[in-house]
Amino acid sequence: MLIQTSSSGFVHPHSSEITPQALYLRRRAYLQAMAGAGLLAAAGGTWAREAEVLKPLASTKSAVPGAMTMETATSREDATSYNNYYEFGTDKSDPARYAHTLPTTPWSITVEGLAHKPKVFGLEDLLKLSAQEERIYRLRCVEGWSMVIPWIGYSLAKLLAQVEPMGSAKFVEFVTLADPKTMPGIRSSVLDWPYTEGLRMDEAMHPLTLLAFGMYGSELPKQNGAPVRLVVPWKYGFKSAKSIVKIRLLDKEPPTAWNKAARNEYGFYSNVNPDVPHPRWSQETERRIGEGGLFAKKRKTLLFNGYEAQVGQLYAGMDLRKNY
Ligand SMILES: Nc1nc2c(c(=O)[nH]1)N[C@H]1C(S)=C(S)[C@@H](COP(=O)(O)O)O[C@H]1N2
Ligand SMILES: [Mo]
Repeated sequence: MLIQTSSSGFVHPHSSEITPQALYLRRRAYLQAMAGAGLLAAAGGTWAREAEVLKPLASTKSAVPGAMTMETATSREDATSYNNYYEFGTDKSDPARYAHTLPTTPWSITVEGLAHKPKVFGLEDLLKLSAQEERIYRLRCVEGWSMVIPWIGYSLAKLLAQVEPMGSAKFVEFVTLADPKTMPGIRSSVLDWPYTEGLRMDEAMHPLTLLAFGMYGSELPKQNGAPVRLVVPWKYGFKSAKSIVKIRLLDKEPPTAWNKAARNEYGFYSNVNPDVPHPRWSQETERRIGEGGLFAKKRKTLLFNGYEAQVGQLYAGMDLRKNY
């Protein structure tokens, strides 16, 4: 993996530079935000018990190889105002403007299909399921821009283990909220709603695949997919489904919202790959959001978005031009 260091414009401190005081304040802000959103009330109990739900946030070291980067983080302002969330409109500024109507409490994720113990997980169950940690991942959109975001969450594998997938489960489908009352974008037929995504079982179980509840030390803003989304850092951004309500374990590859919309442009795998162009444009370079200005240099896009050492073996022997 390529680790790039930058001394200028450093926005988010590397974990070793975070003081206990800064950590404490961030964790406190996170707890207060969760309380404000009604999440801690749902978890029930006293402040002590509430703190316990989110305790692991005090740790900023990830045990998952590749889950941290020393690259300069995108500013929170940019990461929360330049978004793709088509349920709230197709303009980059639409989600920040309109997603405030998204109802995030109560919330649950139904995990069903080829599982020995299918289950409905309330948001508070999800939060308590595993230690949460901060991970700083690159997010690369198929449109050619990228960001570096400090996410909070834990490996999706922890949730999947709870339902005991059957041996016949080879794929995982993610279904997201489609609520015509609060999502103006789903009146448009730009996509087939609900927005769905899919991963192969081994991709879903890979420790880098993150079930995210927060970013920048507090809960997920609605435009970023509150209250729970996926982050798959070696794939184009659209694989990272927002506001997930259902997860299905399947024996066949599921269709996804984007490959239903344009099969030749958005394949099932959608691995970040500079050598496989989108049919209408190159994928060789990217524009890092925040590195503005007319003369900002484009960056070279990396195979698997720079996570080749961690995920390359998942695709050994596969023709990535055919399986795009
Ligand atoms: N439900 C849903 N999830 C979604 C999208 C969407 O339109 N709807 N857009 C995807 C795309 S194309 C990208 S690039 C990322 C953007 O995430 P961000 O806005 O948090 O940067 O979310 C993905 N998840
Ligand atoms: Mo995207």
